[in-house]
Amino acid sequence: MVMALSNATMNDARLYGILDLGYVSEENAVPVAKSLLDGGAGILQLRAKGHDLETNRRLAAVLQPLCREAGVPFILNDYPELAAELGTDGVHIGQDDGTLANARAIVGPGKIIGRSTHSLAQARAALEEGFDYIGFGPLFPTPTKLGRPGIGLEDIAAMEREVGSKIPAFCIGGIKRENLDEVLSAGARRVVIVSELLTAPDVEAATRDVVGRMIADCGLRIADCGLEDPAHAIA
Ligand code: TZP
Ligand code: MG
Repeated sequence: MVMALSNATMNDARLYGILDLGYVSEENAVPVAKSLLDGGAGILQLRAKGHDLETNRRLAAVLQPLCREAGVPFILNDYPELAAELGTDGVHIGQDDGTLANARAIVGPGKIIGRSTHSLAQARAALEEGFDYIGFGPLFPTPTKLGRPGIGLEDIAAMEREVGSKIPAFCIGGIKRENLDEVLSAGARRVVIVSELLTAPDVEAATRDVVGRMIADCGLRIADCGLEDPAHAIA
């Protein structure tokens, strides 16, 4: 039996990559996923909104071993039952996708379960409930998640202090290389970047560039970059 990658592996991740079928065709999914992994994405999620279960199953079944080979956790967006069936490293659920306990009962112990949060209050609640990580945003309005207002940068510092110091917290939504410095200056330590990377002419180079900048930023304030719990410390 192949063991799931642990939370400790996830704790090293500065950039969370999402293979979003809104931007990548199914035919290109594997090469683009490889580019994200080769560029240094520390977690990879399959997000196939509006695609059927079969498509999710087919793609997840090829992405999971790719990620395993790269030593990177593979997370399925939605579909906890499918995540359990395929033995993915984890699942990501939104605010309307039920409780952690419900998802945990389906995927089992030891799997990574993440929650989308759209406010400081929701971030606190996700920590309290026991999620393994959160997404926090969208910081800026984004075509990848239409209809959601941007929450801005004001609460990032408090969120990092209260939540990001305990579990990995990934700022998300409208983040691009051109505004990354602004997001990092606001206190973000981990990010998810979707469209900017998936539409880049060279996905691997763009990913590498972001990861390099994330690590450099972390190096500048090293004492500030780990998690409070020594069991989660980042090397
Ligand atoms: N959740 C909040 S914003 C978002 C998700 C899935 C989309 C982020 O995509 P992009 O293209 O990086 O703005
Ligand atoms: Mg969902």
